[in-house]
Amino acid sequence: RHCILVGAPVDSGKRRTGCLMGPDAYRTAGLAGALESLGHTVEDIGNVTPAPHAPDDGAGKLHEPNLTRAWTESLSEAAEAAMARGMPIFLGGDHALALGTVRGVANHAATQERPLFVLWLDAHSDYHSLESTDSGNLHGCPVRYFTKQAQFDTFPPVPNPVPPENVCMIGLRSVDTAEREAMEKVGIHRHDMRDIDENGIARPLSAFLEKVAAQNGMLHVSLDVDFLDPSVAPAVGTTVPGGATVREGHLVCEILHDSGLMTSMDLVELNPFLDERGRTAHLMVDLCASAMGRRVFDRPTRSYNT
Ligand code: DIR
Ligand code: MN
Ligand code: MN
Ligand code: MN
Repeated sequence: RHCILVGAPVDSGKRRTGCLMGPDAYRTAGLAGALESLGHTVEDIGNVTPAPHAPDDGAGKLHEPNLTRAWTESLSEAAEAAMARGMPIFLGGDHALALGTVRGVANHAATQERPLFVLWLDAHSDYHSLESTDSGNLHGCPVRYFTKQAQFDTFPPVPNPVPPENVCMIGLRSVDTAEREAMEKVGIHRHDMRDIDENGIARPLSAFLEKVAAQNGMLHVSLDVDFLDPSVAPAVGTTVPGGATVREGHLVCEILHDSGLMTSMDLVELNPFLDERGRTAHLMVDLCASAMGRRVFDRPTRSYNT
């Protein structure tokens, strides 16, 4: 594959800052080298910048809507362009970046006349509308936006919405009441941690991948650091206990690779400022490598406690 690393230092989707350092943390943790060692070609196009925008004035419920809208515009264009040339891996940045990346990826899929599917690996459902969000944090809104299940005011219109039934969420354990009520009205595949505990993580994932394959779909994977348990991935602003284990994370990524279906990926919510020695960045790089073909027998052992 031709992997295109797209830096997306979005930090406007919530109040705690630090995700702007994510792209360079992934670079420092050796993402490009890991992908090259798997036989892929890698092109790092550097960091995208937000489109021109009016400054945010701090009024109203939403946190930095103008800046987030500007990121949505520029990332959507960058995503659509990268999709035409290879497999983009978006280096976040907080999850508000998915307003732009998924919009752009969906536009590309439409030019191919193929349906787009989205796998959302996250503790949170990120299914708020601009009206339902209590926090005003736009990183809690991307899925509602790219499925076009609410109007998003002055945000760019979504010409190619992802049908809710093409979205699969795995890892859920923090869903706000308004999100749950809205999700129960649509066909989003949703698997909370209890579901994973009882049934394992491979079964729901495989069922979704079969659906993608049956429709010759493209597949965007959005991996939020907080999908993982905070004991192994502490560098994220919104930790929720009871998350996926390291092996559950790798198993998802290994199955994704075996499926051959993934066409783009977000790595989001890494806040390197909250970490020691790049531990979480390294784990995210290792998961991405598993998704791109690394196998147990060629995985380097890495000790995190030295
Ligand atoms: C919460 C937290 N549902 C909110 N969301 C996210 O602010 O809307 N945290 N995505 O990571
Ligand atoms: Mn901010
Ligand atoms: Mn998220
Ligand atoms: Mn999350």
